[in-house]
Amino acid sequence: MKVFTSVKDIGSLDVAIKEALEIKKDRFAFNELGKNKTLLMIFFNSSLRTRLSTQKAAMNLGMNVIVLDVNQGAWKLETERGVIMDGDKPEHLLEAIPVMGCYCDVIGVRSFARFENKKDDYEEKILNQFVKYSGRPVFSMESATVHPLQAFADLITIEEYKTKERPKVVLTWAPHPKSLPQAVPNSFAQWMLAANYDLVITHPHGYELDPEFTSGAVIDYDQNHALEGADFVYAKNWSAFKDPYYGKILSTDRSWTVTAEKMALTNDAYFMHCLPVRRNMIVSDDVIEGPRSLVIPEAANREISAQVVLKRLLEGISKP
Ligand code: AN0
Ligand code: CP
Repeated sequence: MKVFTSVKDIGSLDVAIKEALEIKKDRFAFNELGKNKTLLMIFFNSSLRTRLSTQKAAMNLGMNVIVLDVNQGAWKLETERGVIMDGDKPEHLLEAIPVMGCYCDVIGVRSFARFENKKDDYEEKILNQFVKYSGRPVFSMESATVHPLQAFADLITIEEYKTKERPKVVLTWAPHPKSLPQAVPNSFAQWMLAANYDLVITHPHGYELDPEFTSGAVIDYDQNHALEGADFVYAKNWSAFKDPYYGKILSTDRSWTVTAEKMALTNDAYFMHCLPVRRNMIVSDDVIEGPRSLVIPEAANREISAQVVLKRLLEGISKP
């Protein structure tokens, strides 16, 4: 594997899940694979889980790790070509990327949607410049439109907890005070559909996601109806995708918050969220603290999904 941004990059999901569960049994089985190899993690945005779990996964494989928070200590980077650089940004991404590539063997990039230009976001302009100019294998640690390490960890978690072959999985929008990207729901939908789960997506009108990620899922504007019979409830806020409201908040309706009453409509579903989560906006205290909450096992599986991906990228370096 040379790049990891999509479910398509990982090949057979059955094989990937099997590999993940084997790694989980013995995390240090491949600790020679990353010897003398360096992972560079570049953060344009904040992170707790991605940063820690990916570093831990790399260490399990014997890698060295460098973490760069672009906003803390590095030069401010210009990202547009053709700009006369007389402002506050002393360095251009087009030099910074190949320079970063000199010091490492694999690069992870966190770079959220900027909501300035939908086309730039959905073309993954920043991530793709790393792919093109770094000369290294690159993986998304949540980029403008996808968060595949999260979706892979969520898939592993559902495989561990499901009691039927094809569970009903409900992705529900929930309110949030800030504009959030569509990356998590895009990847979650893409991976759940690839796994052939029964996926229902519920959200208020106007929050339709890019069909490139969701086609094949049932869209239900009635949250209570969607929740009926659910085996897994995955809550997430996202901002509008559709024009002319791209990146905007269209609703803060707290009747969409996942509460015990909402969970009572389900088939005793497990509750999931990628974290960080705003309590009593997205989910009530009792649900997230309750016995059916999987938020911590999901976060724990981030180490495993990252390790499968890093292992595949390292194996790809040794092959021409
Ligand atoms: C980010 C998002 O919604 O994409 C990161 C989630 C993993 N969340 C926030 O910025 C709160
Ligand atoms: N779920 C997730 O990616 O969390 P962080 O933003 O803390 O990395």
